[in-house]
Amino acid sequence: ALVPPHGGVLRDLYLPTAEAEALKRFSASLPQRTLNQRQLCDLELLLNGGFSPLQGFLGRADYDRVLADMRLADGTLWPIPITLDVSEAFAASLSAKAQISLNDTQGTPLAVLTVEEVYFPDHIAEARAVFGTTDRTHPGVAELLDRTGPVYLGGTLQGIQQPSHYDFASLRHSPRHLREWFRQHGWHRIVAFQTRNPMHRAHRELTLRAAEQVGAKLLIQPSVGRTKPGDVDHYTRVRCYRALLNHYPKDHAALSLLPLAMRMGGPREALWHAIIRKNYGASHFIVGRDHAGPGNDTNGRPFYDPYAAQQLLAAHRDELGIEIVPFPAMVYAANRDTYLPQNEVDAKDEVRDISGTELRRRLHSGESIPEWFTFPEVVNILRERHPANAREGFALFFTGLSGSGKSTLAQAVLARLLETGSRPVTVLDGDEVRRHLSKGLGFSREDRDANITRIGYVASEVVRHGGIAICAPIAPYAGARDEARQLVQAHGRFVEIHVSTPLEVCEARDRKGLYAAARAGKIKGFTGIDDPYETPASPELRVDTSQRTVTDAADVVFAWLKSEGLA
Ligand code: PPS
Repeated sequence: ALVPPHGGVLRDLYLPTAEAEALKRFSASLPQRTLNQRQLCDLELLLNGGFSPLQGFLGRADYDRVLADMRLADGTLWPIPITLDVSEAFAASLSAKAQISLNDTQGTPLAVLTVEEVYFPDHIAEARAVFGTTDRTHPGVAELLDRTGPVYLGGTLQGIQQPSHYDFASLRHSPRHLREWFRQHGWHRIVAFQTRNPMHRAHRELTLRAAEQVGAKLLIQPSVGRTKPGDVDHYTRVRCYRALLNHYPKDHAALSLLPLAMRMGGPREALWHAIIRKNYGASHFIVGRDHAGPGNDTNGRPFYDPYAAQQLLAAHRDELGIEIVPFPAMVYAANRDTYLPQNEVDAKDEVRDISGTELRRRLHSGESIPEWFTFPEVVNILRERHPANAREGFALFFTGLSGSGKSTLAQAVLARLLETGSRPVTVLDGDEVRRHLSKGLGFSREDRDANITRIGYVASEVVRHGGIAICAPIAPYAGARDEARQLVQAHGRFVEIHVSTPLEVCEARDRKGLYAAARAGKIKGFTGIDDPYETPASPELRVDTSQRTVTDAADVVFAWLKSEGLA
């Protein structure tokens, strides 16, 4: 028999078809909520039982105890808070015991939440408890502190329909499906492997050894919901996993994708991963070095001890209900032409390794990647995704007062870029954008924010496709500039250039006569006069066009781009 699910009951929160249809019709009359990517992933695993025994988003008592003791209020082990965050305005609009329709980004209703509790979490305390730090270099902390709503809604869920996935549909299974598949194939002992990276020979050796060690079949179950920013995209990874699958002994390994939004929470996250795998029917779970680790903190030190996850899981061994298979890193010993666990290496061994950074470097430069490191099919897939010498896109985001010289400087930098290379460039100048992309927007705070978000979005698409985006809006508010930065940095560099020409100079120039009009009260809310310009605290560059000619200023910018390898 397969292992029992966590807490004893495998949840299935989807209603039967007829009831789901009725609820779907009813949901149209409810307050609507579009979920973000993390919330959608969480919802999917709540509804299909991946997060059993949870039946919805945590209420206050569960939340508090998860933070304090890694347990639900009833004592069940549960290390990561699964919460639904919203804005204060949305929470205030809800009546007591409200129901809300939870929708995907296309507006399709997936579930109805019956709100039992509305509460204000302390995000700082949550970051400390869950991640052990408030350092924003940690992606889980940054998300919690900067991109999580201030109010949590606790309550139970009724599922209407599964979130739709058009990619790799045949590799996606619910815990029920996978358990059924295991039964049909007579798999009883199953060791699960979690990953967010492409897999190479070292991973194959590690998983094979782990499976052999405990006499189990292997379930490769990569997280494909949301992983660490900068990771290889899951489309590419899944192609790699499929290729790798042919290199396992026949009928020994299976591949299934997990729509998990990782938090990179190290030890707590490892415990969570194990619980989820148990729900999917795995009897064993591999925990390697630095499981779900987010890398280094601001001071260059690792957030978690590389073996802290293994220790935490060992400490909960008895009540966990899934066996942990701790594994050291596998390394290649060239003299033996074989892989072995790091702790079995002796002084005579010639150990070789290629780090993720080194692999990216070789892909970029087109240098060879040795056969001992990975399989030719995997290299081909990675090379197709990362062609040699392809250059990453970037955005130059000029910000400054009206008349500071942003547009002129942007034009001069554009000319330098086009004189010296033939990379694709898109210019998103302030005035130009307002004639097309942002037509109809005014200069209220909301409208300016919307303008900058639009510019950031278009820039991020340009950068995603390897192009250069040159933006030159006033962008007076730090929050909006930061949002544009986040959008772009998902795909490449964001270079903020503060054109710091002082107000007096801009006003004296008064190229368009707008300052005079603003002083005369004919234009209201003019930046620098009666609307604030929040000076960028740490832009990549700061240039003042009252101190040098535009040509000189463009030279400064261009020299900097060269020194950063961008031009
Ligand atoms: S923002 O704040 O970033 O959305 O502004 P932006 O899109 O760059 O548009 C700025 C240009 O609009 C003209 N203009 C004003 N600027 C500031 N405040 C007010 N109230 C305003 N009303 C009109 C002005 O010409 C700006 O152009 P530049 O080239 O910067 O002088």
